[in-house]
Order: sequence, then structure tokens, then C-alpha cells
Amino acid sequence: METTDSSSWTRLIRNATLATCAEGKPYGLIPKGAVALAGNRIAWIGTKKNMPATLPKTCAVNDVRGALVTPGLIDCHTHMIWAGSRFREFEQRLQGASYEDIARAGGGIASTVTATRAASEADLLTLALARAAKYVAEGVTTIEIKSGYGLDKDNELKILRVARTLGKRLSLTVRTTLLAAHAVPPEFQGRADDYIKCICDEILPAAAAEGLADAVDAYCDNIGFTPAQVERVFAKATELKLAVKLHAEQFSNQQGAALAAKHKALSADHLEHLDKEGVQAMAVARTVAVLLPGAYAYLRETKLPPIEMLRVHRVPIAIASDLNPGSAPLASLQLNMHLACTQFGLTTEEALLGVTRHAARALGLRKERGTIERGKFADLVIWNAEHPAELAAQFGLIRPAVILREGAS
Ligand code: DI6
Ligand code: FE
Repeated sequence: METTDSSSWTRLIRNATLATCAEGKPYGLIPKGAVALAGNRIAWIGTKKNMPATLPKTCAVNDVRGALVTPGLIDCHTHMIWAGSRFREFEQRLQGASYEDIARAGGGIASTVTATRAASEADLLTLALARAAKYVAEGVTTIEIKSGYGLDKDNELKILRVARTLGKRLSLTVRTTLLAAHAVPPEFQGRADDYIKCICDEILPAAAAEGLADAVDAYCDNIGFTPAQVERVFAKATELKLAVKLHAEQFSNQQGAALAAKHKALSADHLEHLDKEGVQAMAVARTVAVLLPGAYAYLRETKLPPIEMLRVHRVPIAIASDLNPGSAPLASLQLNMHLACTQFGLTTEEALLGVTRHAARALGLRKERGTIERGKFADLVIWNAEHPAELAAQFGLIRPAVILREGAS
């Protein structure tokens, strides 16, 4: 029998209901499981039966008495840095106005841009820290944050800088995404193509030069940008060696998902209006389908994303909160896991994989995070729960007992 070398172990978590989220069994579940850490990496996964007889003296041992242990949760799509509030739009929509009507009348994203441009970096950081803290409290250890409420070089970079600072201030891995192609700013009104040129010539190169963006996103829809405009942004991003993702098929089908897949995008997000061609293209490119059930519910949409088709074509499905002031001011990833099940018909296992393994892939982190597997970062949550289905089956009740991020950045 193979003997396990435990000499490098610094911590052993035993007697766990281990939801590794790795491929294989449902949830990657190992009942009575154990996981050993060596510094900031996962060194070993096993059970009581194959645990080594001796451990180094310096190895801490945690008997978690059957508690659920999962990878740290990952929210792979947020816009968490903004100033101002759009509660009036919520009232307008309850009276019958649509999200698109409000955007066309000059409200929507444009109003948040005005407030965000006026806010200092320090003010934005204070606002965002309070929002991010909610996610940390519910077991999120990695979060993606998009710009997109600055819409000029200085303000887009300001937002990305706040995002980077946020990650250093909290025990949180932050991935930043430049979303300058979110809306046409007032100074470019009626000149969307000129704004795209400004993004490609100025904003994108500046963000890349300062190392502020891990990826580039765009908003492809009737109220956003056309596929041809998105393509120009993607070409520039690729030239600068930045990964791409896309807001696609939210209110209409623009063949955005196929465009994203053509550019080997990490993800295409929203997808309520996704069609078969889009699904097939995503399947081939292994582009993750990021579903945002909170935005769907908040906007009281009725067209469901084609979940069964995504399953049949084995497109990885991630779930994210889309936290933003206009279409999803709902600061909880766990709520989105719940809504993914009740609104979109996902299983509780799909909901968990959607905020772990598949969310990691949507951020280009699949080799480092998202599952409990040897060699990955020690980035774990020990829950006050006994089964992984509990995370999606209820809301606001399941909380981390301990978040373990041993020296992870
Ligand atoms: N993501 C977005 O970027 C817009 N919709 C979405 O789901 C919402 C942005 C906003 O209304 O502020
Ligand atoms: Fe979004």
C-alpha cells in the first residue's frame, strides 16, 4: 500500500463532510473525509481509513465533527464599485417601466456614471468594502469586479484601482475586469464608434500598462454595443494578451455568445436569449455560461436561459450575483444559488459547482481554485452545515464557521 508522506503538512482537517467539487461523484463528496494542507497549498485528500499513522508535531489538527467543508465560494461577475442609488428606478419599474425604457430615457447606467465620476477613490473604497464584507461573511473568498461606471480613462482606472485595494484590505482574491464598453458616455452621445476607438486607443492600453485589468468585458445588446463594436474591443484585448468575457443575450439575441466563443472568451454572461448555435459554439470553446438569476428576478424577466440545452451540450454553468445598482442590487451569492434552483431549475449540486469549479474557470483560475484538489490553494470554508445541498436550499441561515485561507493572496 502506498504510504503518505505527511512531513510537510501544516494542518489536517478531519472528520469532514468534504464537498471537493472535483469531477466524479456528486459534489465530489467524501463523507468522513480529511484534507491536509502544506502551507498555502492542499497537500492531500483522503478519509479516516487512509490517514497516515503519524503527523509532524507542528501539524495543527482540526476535528470538524462532520461539518461540511467546501472550496471558498467564487462570485465571478459583479459590478460592486459604484456611488449613488437607483431606488427610484425600482419604483418606476414596479409601475410598469422597463429597464430598457429607463436606460433610453437617460437613467440607468448613465446616472450611476455621474455619481461614480464625482466620488473619490477613498469614498468608493468605503462603499465597496461594506458590500464586499457581506460576501466574505457568507463564505466568498474570490470575487470578480468590473469597472464600467467611469467610462473614461481616469475614472475606469480609478474603479479598477479601488478593486485592487479591496482585495488587499479584505481576505479576498479579487479579479478585475475592464468593462469600459458598458454604455456610451455623455460626451460621446451619438458617437458610439468614436467611443470604441477611445477604448481601444486609450483606456485599454492604459489599464493593461498599469496591470489593473485581468480581463476585458463588453455589454452586447440593443442598449449596449453591437457585435461589430465588441469585436474591435476583443481584438485589442487579445493584442494586449488580456482574456475576454461578454454580457450577451440578456434582452435580445445578438449572437453575442457565438462571438464570445469565437474569441475564446472565458465566459458569456446572462444568456436568457441564447439559442442553439450560441450553445454549440460555447461548448466547443469551453466558454462558461455565467447565469445571473438575481438580475433576472430583480428585473422580473420571464424568458429563462436554455438550461437543458446547456446541460446536453455540457457547457459549464456558473452562477454569479451581478451585484450592481440597476439590475441586481442584491448583495449575496448564496441568494443567487437559491434563485438558480427556484427560478432556473438548477439542482443544488449545479448551484454549488456554479460558485466553485465552474466559477473558477470563468475567471481563468481553474488550476488554482474552485475545487479541493491536491496542489490547489488552501482556500476552504468550514460551514455550520452537514450537507452541500443546504447552501442553496435555504437562505441566510448557513454561514461559515471558519474560513481557511492559509497565506493565499
Ligand atoms: N450587468 C450590467 O452591466 C447591466 N446589467 C447587467 O446585468 C446593469 C448595469 C446597471 O444597470 O447599472
Ligand atoms: Fe453585469
